Amino acid sequence: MWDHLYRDGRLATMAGTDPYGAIDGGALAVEGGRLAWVGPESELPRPAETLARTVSDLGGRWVTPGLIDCHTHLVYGGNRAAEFELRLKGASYEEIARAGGGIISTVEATRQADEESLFQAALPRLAALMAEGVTTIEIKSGYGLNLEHELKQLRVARQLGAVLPVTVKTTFLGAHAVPPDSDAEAYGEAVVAMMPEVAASGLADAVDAFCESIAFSPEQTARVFQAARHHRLPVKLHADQLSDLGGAALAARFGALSADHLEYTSEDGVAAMAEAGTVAVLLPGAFYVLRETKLPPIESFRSNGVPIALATDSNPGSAPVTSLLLMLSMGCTFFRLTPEEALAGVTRHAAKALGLQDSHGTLEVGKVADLCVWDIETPAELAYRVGYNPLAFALKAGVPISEAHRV
Ligand code: DI6
Ligand code: FE
Repeated sequence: MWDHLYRDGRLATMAGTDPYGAIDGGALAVEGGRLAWVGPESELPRPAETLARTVSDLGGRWVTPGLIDCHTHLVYGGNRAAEFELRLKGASYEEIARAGGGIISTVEATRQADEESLFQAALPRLAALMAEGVTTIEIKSGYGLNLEHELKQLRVARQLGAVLPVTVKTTFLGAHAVPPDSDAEAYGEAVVAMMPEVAASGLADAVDAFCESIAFSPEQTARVFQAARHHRLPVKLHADQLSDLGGAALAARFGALSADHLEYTSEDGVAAMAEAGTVAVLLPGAFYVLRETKLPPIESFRSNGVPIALATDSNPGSAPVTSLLLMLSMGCTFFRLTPEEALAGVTRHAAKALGLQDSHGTLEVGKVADLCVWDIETPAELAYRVGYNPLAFALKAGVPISEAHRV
């Protein structure tokens, strides 16, 4: 007997070759938190009631894999609304920095905050994402910029995953910005020196860096990646966001899980990513907030078979975003993704960007039973509507999220 059987659903499995991997009149069974059966209800071996301890009727509603936000900076102190106002009044970057804004202001606020207040500040942001069906999230450090405060951010990220019914993958982004009392070369080496303790802490699932003229050079990034490789930590990269420094190709050279942003990525970079199996993570929220106009090389990703993911980049500066559904809309409108590509970008391909492709991201037997049930007529609606949340309910490892909350 299965624990639970859901019948009369329309399943967007996101697996196989049919559009959305759709199964009409579908059923799925949950056993021990995993999917034990997925297919057309007509192919169930016996009447539903004899197969599972409990049976629910989905009333023809659409089911997708649980959504995955594969690039966020969710844990930080303070916010930058004042900087937003100043920028709209025409203030320059230097003026904003003098007025206490910019990324370094977030570093200061994050260093001053204790773990409990960072946790409390991140909670409503995470709750907003989860209310739209996010069941897995990646959270980066990068606002501590020294060992003590980077590890503090990573601990808070892990704590969020321990308390809430959401899978949290953590990423050490020590090489996010240069602290005010240092320079890129010296601080890049300091990040390399942090790596043994970061690895030993067990708090990081991956290592990321910001390769950009205003942050770390390709050479400095490569040294951080070598240190990560030495400790068997997979890498990902903020690459080619503001200029083409060959970040995508550098990430691919290190077998990166993903290269992210990619507005300025060249054809060579795309080809290297295809060869390495590196996922392209596009961040339309940052594109929007920064009023970027240069589009990532979408058609080239497509024709080279590079998997495309979408994420919020949730951060206090370039993407104060807590809606992954809005990223589906923006991915389609700004980047001309199809609604199906956009949905694959927050399920199947987002799982791959986190190295979770064997356990998450599609509705297939054996995978973790993370799924969303939606009040929609067609899955394209998830990307089509703006500012509307049609989630009926979500399951985390087979447990309805409201119930999981109560435990
Ligand atoms: N790229 C970005 O857009 C953010 N970080 C990064 O590496 C900006 C983060 C911030 O402004 O706080
Ligand atoms: Fe980012």
